[in-house]
Amino acid sequence: LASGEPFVTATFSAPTNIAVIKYWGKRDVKLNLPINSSVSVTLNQDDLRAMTSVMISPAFEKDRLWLNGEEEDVSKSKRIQTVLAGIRAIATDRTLADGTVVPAAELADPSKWRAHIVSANSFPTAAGLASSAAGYACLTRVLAEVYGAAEPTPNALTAIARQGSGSASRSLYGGFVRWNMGAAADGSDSFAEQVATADHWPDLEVIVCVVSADKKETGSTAGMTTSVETSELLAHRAAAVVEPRLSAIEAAYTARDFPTFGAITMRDSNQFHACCLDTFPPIFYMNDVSKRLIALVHRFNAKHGSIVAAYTFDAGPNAVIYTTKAHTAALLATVMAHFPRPAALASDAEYVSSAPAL
Ligand code: 2P0
Repeated sequence: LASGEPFVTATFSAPTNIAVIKYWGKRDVKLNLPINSSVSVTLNQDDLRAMTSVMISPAFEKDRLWLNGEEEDVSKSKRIQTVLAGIRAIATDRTLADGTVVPAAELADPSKWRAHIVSANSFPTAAGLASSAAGYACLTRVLAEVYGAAEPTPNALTAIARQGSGSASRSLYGGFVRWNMGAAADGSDSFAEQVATADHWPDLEVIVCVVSADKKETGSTAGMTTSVETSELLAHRAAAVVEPRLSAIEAAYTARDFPTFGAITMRDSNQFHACCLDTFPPIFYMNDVSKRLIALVHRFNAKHGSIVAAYTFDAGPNAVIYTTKAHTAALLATVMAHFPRPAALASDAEYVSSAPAL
């Protein structure tokens, strides 16, 4: 940008979230409207996050995006365009550093002010660690900042993030978050809201086991489409299983009742993967290491005589294990005893924090 050109800039980071009642299946692919509500725990920002900087200026020729250092073609990404359009629609007047006021209508006109977006993840992209959740939540948040976006209704930003990626709607808040499926055809009531803040249950811990950092074979959107078309189990899940589970797990989180929280979490992960197997042709996200981690957690719980650890797997082989502070060290030691450190990693400390860094 040449000196003296007007601009507005901002940088934010956003955490990822891991669903304990899974979102799987869309009733409207274009608007990202789900067939069931879902709930998730937002992870700690320090660990798994997306970081995004945006600069908007009338001096830029077009909207541009760099993701993890590589430029992506914004004109080919409907999702990015939808989020940009959603935020531009709620822009407000901006006062620049030199005191000039840019009216909202001018700021929001894509033929006048354009955005340059730079984003990076602190963890493997598209490996089933909800990278799109953090990415689109972060994009929504940072665009809202530069455009001075004013939410017309509470949680409206989550509905914009949802159109980028469904799970992103849940990453705009910390703690325990529910994404309501909604009923409206236009998606206006399909937004996320916070059920409980992170400090409601500070004793809750999360261990992320990176089984593979490879890109997944079946993307979530394509997988969901095939599942909705072919899985009878998925239809049953959405009609009869999810709602009672949502009430029960929200009550368990509120009461800090780990055994109930953990049991529902594991059952819901298993049912999601059962739906993937019931999809035709079937989808396999977990691998043999994932299955050995499941067995390990059940053995760990059996040894303790109650549920003190709970696994969950998204659209990939990586395990996320919830536990409480009293059991974290023993659980980590058990995992490391059964899955020894690869020779390429110099120390146990490096192994424990071996997720690729920014
Ligand atoms: C979830 N997953 O609730 C579930 C559990 C994967 C398994 O949300 O097409 O990347 O962008 O709306 O949000 C992954 O799906 O899909 C996902 P899109 P998204 O976290």
